[in-house]
Amino acid sequence: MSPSWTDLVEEARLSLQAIADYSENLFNPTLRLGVTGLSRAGKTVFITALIHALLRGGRFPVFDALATGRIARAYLAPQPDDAVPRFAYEDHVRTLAAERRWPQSTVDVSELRLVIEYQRTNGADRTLTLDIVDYPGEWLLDLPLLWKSYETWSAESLALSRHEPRAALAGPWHAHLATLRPEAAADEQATLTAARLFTDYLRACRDERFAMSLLPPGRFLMPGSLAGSPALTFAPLELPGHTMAPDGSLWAMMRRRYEAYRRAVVRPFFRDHFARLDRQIVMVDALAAFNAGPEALHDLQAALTGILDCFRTGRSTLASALFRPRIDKILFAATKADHLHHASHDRLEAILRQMVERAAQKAEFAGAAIDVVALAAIRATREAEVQCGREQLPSIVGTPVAGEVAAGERFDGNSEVATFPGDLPPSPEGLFAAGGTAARAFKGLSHGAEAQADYRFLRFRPPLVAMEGGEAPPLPHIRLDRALQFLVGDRLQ
Ligand SMILES: Nc1nc2c(ncn2[C@@H]2O[C@H](COP(=O)(O)OP(=O)(O)OP(=O)(O)O)[C@@H](O)[C@H]2O)c(=O)[nH]1
Ligand SMILES: [Mg+2]
Repeated sequence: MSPSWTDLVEEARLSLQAIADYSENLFNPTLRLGVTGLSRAGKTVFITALIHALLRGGRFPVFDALATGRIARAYLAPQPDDAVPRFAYEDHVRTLAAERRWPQSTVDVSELRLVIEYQRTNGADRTLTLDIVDYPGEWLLDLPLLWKSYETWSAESLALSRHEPRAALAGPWHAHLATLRPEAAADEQATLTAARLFTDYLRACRDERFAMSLLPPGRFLMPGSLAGSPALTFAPLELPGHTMAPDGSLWAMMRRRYEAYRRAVVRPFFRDHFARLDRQIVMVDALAAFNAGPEALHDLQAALTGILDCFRTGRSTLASALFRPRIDKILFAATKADHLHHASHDRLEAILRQMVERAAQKAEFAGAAIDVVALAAIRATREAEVQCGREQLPSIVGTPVAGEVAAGERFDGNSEVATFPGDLPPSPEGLFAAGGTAARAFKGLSHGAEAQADYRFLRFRPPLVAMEGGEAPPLPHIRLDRALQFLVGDRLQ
């Protein structure tokens, strides 16, 4: 699309913001850490664990500043943006450590500022301010819409919905779509029904059995304060090519609302949070996709590629480039590695590396330092070898969340079990080749009965820890220290 007046105003805003951030950074070294990830990827847990590590310490041998005792003090400070709610760190830690429950899915954006007083390796005392934003993962799906017309989005959404496993879930919406004529007069009731059926379809795709990732617009799934507003009442249409939307038509109305959504929802979200990042951790839950099947894995890859592309396109003005140099480090993290025996961690990393390869190459991250890590921000399991016939299976032991089911057994949330979730493929090639044969070779929940699925990664309760005078003790993790060293280690030297 050619730049519109709104695009130009937006670019001017981004530039002004970059200059303001630049001057603040001169006096008060600040790092805006982007925690990027689709819904349920593990963002809220990671942010909580990161803050807890800095406030409370623990075993972090690879995180140099903490391991060598150079962090004198870390404390939470008033956040910079008055209009954004504070990240509920204390609540999340209590829920995790005292109640052994994971935090609820995030429904709105929140922010936290952490000030770290540390000693440089040369002995000088310094301060680093870390700003972190948490938001519902669904909203991330909107970023690619920034540069997409209604017509393109409509065509892409329809094309996707015609492939399995989506096609089977799109029946009611497709049936209604067939009754709509884009050039007919705008009809509010028909639009409401289309938006409702389309949203039902997106929700069904997200179900853990299918675990589809590419489901824009994100606010249809997580509307926040916008539920029921016209900006959320539109849906794709089967459009004729090459013609314009007639005035007063259904098509024109849908397009107007889509534009309102981009203007009122997507642009501010991008401008306020993503255009300002210095560094990023991109969190990916590949195991949920393995549970669901090869289609989910491909869908996840496509969603990540679309999102990561936005970070390249989003920093185009001279001022924003001068005053806020591009993201200089990006860490791709395969989360929930505690669901696998450590013998499989290398495989998980290799799969993630392959999954984001294209995205990372295409994006401006070419100039940035990139790393890939399999981590568990909070480790909920331990390892054991379990005798199975003549074989010793590398297993993991944990307490499955109440209601989880495996091999026909439903867990009560109290008893510990040892499970063998399945070996990840030794080589990730083929998994991601178009129509890759290896991809076809594994079966997930989307293919049928749970017993036939090749992988079964259960959700475990957070670990049992002994509270210390009402305070949460240091929490177990896997490679959180490596992630912290990569993301902030050099700024604490
Ligand atoms: N075992 C284990 N499970 C984790 C870990 N991190 C996240 N989880 C699981 O993943 C779920 C989602 O984690 P969240 O941190 O809430 O994910 P999110 O990215 O904030 O998700 P949204 O808020 O929906 O965008 C949790 O409820 C846990 O079940 C981890 O380190 N280990
Ligand atoms: Mg969250």
